[in-house]
Amino acid sequence: QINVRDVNDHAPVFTQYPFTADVPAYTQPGHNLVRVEAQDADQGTNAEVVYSFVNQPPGNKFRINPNTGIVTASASLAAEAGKLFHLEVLARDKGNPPRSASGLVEVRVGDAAEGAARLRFQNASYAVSLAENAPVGREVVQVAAVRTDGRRQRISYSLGAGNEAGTFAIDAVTGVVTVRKPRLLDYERRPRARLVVVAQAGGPAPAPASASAPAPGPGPGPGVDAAPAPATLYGYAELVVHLQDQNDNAPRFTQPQYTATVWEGNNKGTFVIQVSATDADQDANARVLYHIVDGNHDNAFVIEPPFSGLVKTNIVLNREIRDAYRLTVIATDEGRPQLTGTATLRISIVDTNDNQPTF
Ligand SMILES: [Ca+2]
Ligand SMILES: [Ca+2]
Ligand SMILES: [Ca+2]
Ligand SMILES: [Ca+2]
Repeated sequence: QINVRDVNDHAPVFTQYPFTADVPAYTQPGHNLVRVEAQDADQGTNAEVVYSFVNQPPGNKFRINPNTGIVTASASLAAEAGKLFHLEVLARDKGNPPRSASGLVEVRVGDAAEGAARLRFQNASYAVSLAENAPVGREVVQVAAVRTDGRRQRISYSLGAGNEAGTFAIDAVTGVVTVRKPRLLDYERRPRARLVVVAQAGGPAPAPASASAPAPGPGPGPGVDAAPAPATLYGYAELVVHLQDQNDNAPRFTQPQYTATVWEGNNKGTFVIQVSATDADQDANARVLYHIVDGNHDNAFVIEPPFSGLVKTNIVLNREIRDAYRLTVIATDEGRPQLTGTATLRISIVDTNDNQPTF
């Protein structure tokens, strides 16, 4: 018999985005440039991560060790001085089915030209709030980046990392981030999403993450070797989406049916049983009150105080009048709209032998 101890419910997460390496042009083949790392919150093989490049690096100049994540030069970089390499990496765990994440390595070879332009987002970090029930297409935020040298250039935007299963989309031209898969927005499962937004100017358009065909390389075509291609510029910013709790979980009783016994003849206010419900939401959306809504003949029982779930007698019970009760109890939260859970409570009244049996 197979005993499943761990489910592969976490994808690996890169510890940085992007990883960067500034390496001299005289770097020898085999030299370590940078080590990428992705962490996985599962256990055993579900947490073992294998690294690879998404596309073969230009000219096969780089190699990644699948086990260690160490990126090395596999050929001389002497001819690459001044270039910026953008290497997409994949971290895949050994779960069944496997989960993966894509990351990025930027390798800058040689000295960057003094004062070289970069792209800079208006905010290094964007923080926004979003209701967990936001519909598809709802605008989350608009991001914008500019060249640091003030030159105007068309900039295209993409989402770099942390966009779990395509929850969000970004308009490449306007930088507007929208909700793409609303069902993945769940405050209870993930109250906060952290994404990287990427700005790119020049070079090939960024390929969608799902595209399998490699984008054409930026290398010069035949006959234009003397004219260096304009450098591709990149910029990065963090986008943190804080989800706001909505009342989308009803209270749930710890069991659908409760049973209890109570002696007849006891004082009013005698403890019978405590019922309990949990609610996965937050604050008022999870604050639960209990009520008896059916079966309470003669108003025989009461839940007092209403938040406690403590069921008590409300009269002096007499088994000769009624020997059992079948109560319907509900738990309501204080959200808007209010949600309700239901359970039944069977109470048997126990004879204290105050009447002699008759034959
Ligand atoms: Ca995993
Ligand atoms: Ca939810
Ligand atoms: Ca909720
Ligand atoms: Ca609730």
